[in-house]
Amino acid sequence: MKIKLAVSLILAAAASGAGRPPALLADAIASAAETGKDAGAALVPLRLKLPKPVFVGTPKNAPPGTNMEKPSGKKRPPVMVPPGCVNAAKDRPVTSSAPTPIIGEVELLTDGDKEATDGSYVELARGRQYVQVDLGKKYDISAIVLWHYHGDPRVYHDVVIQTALDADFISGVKTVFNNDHDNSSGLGVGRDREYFETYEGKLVEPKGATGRYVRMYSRGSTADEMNRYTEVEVYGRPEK
Ligand SMILES: [Ca+2]
Ligand SMILES: [Ca+2]
Repeated sequence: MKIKLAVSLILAAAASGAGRPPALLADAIASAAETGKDAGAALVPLRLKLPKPVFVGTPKNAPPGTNMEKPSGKKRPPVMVPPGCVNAAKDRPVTSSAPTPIIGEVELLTDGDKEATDGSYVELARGRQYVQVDLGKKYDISAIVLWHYHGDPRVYHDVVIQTALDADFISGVKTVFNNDHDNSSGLGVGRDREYFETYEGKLVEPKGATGRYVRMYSRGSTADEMNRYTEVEVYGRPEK
């Protein structure tokens, strides 16, 4: 009923024509969005705070041996999520497959700093590695945004993102992204595409994923064999 009322408000505001100040229409739309929130129905745009870009554009040609998606050349359109999503990863504990990082600490992954500067990334050794965040409780996850080191347009290999209910990834494991098209990391053949790392990070929408732990694999990049991670954000709502 509330939604109906808000919609008729919008229609009324629009129909009353040029005489109306545009602010009134905006108010009606905002009110509709608020009403939708109450109803748990309307999705809202996910607002991300992006780091500074350090290069403009991406190379036209895909690096050899990659399975690239074509860069759009445009900013990423806003992603719509249910109202009430929070970044459940912020300041949460991080573990990794490498006992000791080569540079930095794994905690850098959830400290809120996404810049492409020295001191903002953790570097793990060559080969298949992962970092893993404990969200502290179960979330319905709507979006995951992952930044590797993005100081140049490199392509990270075998990017696989999984969610699970337990820290050992035995229970309720769901692979929500996998671009390892030749299964060189042995986690299964991925259907997702490789991509140039940029300041926007990689946004994944894990439809229907529920979990407490998020694990992110990689296996070096086109720049070198090392694995560099800068930040991850996991947007979701605590499961009731
Ligand atoms: Ca960080
Ligand atoms: Ca591969």
